[in-house]
Amino acid sequence: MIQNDRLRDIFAKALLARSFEARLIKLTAEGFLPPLLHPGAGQEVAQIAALSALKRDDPVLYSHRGVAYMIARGTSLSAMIADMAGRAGGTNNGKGGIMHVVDLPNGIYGESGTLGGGLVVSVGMGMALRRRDPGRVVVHFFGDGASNRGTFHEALNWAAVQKLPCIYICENNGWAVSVPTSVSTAVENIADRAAGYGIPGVVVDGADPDAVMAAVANAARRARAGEGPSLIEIKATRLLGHYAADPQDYRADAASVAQRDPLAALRRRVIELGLLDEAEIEAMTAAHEAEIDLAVEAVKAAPPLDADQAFTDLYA
Ligand SMILES: Cc1ncc(C[n+]2csc(CCOP(=O)(O)OP(=O)(O)O)c2C)c(N)n1
Repeated sequence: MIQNDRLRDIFAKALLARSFEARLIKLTAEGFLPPLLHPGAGQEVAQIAALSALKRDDPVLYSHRGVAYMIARGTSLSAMIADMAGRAGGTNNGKGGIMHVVDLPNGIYGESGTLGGGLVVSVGMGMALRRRDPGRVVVHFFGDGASNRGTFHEALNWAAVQKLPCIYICENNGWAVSVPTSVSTAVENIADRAAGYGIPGVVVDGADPDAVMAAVANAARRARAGEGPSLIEIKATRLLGHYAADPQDYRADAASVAQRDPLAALRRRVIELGLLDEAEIEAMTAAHEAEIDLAVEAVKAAPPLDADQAFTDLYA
């Protein structure tokens, strides 16, 4: 069982991620931000619980879904908004939006715009860590859709052969845009594919932070001991659309899915355990909103990027 202070911390961060994302969606609707966010609502508890099982400087390659990876590591809210808004002060100088937040001091190494690209990048990082920094592990989050790309096979095979310190976390939310997993994928569990690489594969419930943390802690112990990679499949819930303005007209459960919200379940649990009461959660939410207000104000006051910066920091 997760200790109480850790559980409270996971809840607080997931609550902040939910509020922050809601504000990004509002700012998008108002036209201040471009419509580039893939909401992570429903997946935050698992994402934050997974990162709670690792060390702060273990590198993270994240999936495009949501902001909770960065919230878990303490990335500046205003920097993330500036990245989206194309204003000064962002982590990628407004050149990569929310999908390419890179916050190296907090171990955030970004995402590949090419779906599944991060899988092979993580193998290179695993090889580098093994040589230069033994004992550290790289974790890569990706979706069920990405697991059907060839890079998944290449990456897991080589990571397994080389016994690299990599943790592969598939957040299976049942959808790749509007395509249900059942239509694209023949196996029942993505984790079943681990057998094909001779590595452990486990399935965990994304609404169960204890199970997520335990699975990631076990994978990290193996990886740090030189025993190689693991594949963890989180059965996740995508509460919102593929992107912020997705009408979800393909989705029969769009109206009822909120009943399966892992954050609401964790809220009930922290109250039942006596870790927080309703008034404290309200106060926490108000403090988060005030923190977000400050970040938004700072970005609105920041200048747009200079046109002469458009071609700096680019490889080609
Ligand atoms: C090579 C490539 N093909 C298609 C896309 C467009 N695309 C972005 S996200 C996505 C769906 C991804 O589904 P999944 O991996 O299950 O992650 P989820 O969005 O459900 O979190 C697609 C098709 C892309 N970015 N790269």
